[in-house]
Amino acid sequence: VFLQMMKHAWDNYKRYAWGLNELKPISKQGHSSNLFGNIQGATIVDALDTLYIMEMKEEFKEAKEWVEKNLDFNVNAEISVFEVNIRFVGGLLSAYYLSGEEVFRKKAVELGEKLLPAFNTPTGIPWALLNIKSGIGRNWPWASGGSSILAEFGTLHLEFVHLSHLSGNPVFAEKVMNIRKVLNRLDKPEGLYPNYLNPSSGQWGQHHVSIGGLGDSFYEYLLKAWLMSDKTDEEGKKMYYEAVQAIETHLIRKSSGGLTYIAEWKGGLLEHKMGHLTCFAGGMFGLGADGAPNDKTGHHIELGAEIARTCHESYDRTSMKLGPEAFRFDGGVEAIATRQNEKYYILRPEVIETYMYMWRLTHDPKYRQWGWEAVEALEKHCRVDGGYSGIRDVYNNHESHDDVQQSFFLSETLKYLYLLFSEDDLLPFEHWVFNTEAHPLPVLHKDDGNKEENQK
Ligand code: DMJ
Repeated sequence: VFLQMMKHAWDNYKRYAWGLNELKPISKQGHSSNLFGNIQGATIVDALDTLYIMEMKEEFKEAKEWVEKNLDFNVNAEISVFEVNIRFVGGLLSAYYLSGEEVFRKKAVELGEKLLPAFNTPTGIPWALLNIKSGIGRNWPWASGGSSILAEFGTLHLEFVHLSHLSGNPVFAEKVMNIRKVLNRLDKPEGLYPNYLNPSSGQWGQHHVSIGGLGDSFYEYLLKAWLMSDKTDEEGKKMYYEAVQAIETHLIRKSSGGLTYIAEWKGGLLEHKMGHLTCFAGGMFGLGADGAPNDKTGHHIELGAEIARTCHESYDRTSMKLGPEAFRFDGGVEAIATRQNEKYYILRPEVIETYMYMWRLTHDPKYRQWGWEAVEALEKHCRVDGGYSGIRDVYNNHESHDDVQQSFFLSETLKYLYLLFSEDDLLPFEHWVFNTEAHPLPVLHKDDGNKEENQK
């Protein structure tokens, strides 16, 4: 069924939007997001490794040919450094490591070089936006006092370490190690990392803390940097477990109905709201359980399981059995969206991602059951003639489609579903870490000079 879902998403993208960034499955035409400027082909690059893993050989071949002939970074484009890194650099790196095809390595390094001018700031904390032709960067106009965003500059580490590894050029790794240095010099309120940091002054912006949007994958990359280094990156490890400690103390709460959730922190006050994005944290806590200090392995697994349960409830309490963008634990509700503009579902992967990690770590069959419920809901409500679409209100009985097939549906949602129902030896966690767009990157084994061996 997953192959057939992937084929439906891919074939329609190919038919109606080939070479463009994303597909509009209702109007059956291309969709361009300004996140990628006029770099093209986001869906192709994001889908490469999923096609490879699902052994869709023909499709992988046509995707590779498109990359060879058409993927072009010599364009006048202002792009999101974070989005281009996780989807394009990450997608190309995984395609290279899985297939061994040189074109993917070459393109990844070429794109990495284009991103380097983003780091030309007084502190070396990169800009959010970069014109890849002129090399001029800036930040999102809405971000607190000209700040860069934690989840953006904190989600370059894995890809940049691999770029140095594959190019022999240390500059990429140096840039991301410097980000850590800046962070470690700063005082952290209650041990927490605010979402905003000014790249010129090196000071925090607003003291907002989130494990969802604006913060999320920064924490994920601390843990995965340590795992990807074959557990030699002690600094990443320390930063991760200390951050989790502060998160537990200040952000994690239990509702009166017994659901564990992760709130948002605004200058010391809690907002009792959890985003769909925050649901990835269940899988992260599970993945990090093994290395947890002070005999806390069982506790971290338990935390992962509780977050998975809460996020499943957020799905189960809707009419479509798909989760809202954000849900609240206040005003008499639990795990339910209360504001109209938080009721949408845009094919996001985080809840299924957590099911996949918790399944591999515990083999509790409920995770496969919950994953299957999501498959049924996707097929019933999101599948349309022209592909898969997001939904505007998951509490409604009638679908109002948003007409976008996000590229992460192919790279993440379908891949995590496939892995949830595969054997554990497909991309085993001892040898692979997934970037935040679900692109697998090999662990760089310390005792292993032989690159080929890393990939097994
Ligand atoms: C993806 O691009 C990545 O998973 C990112 O970390 C968060 N947002 C989307 C999916 O929801």
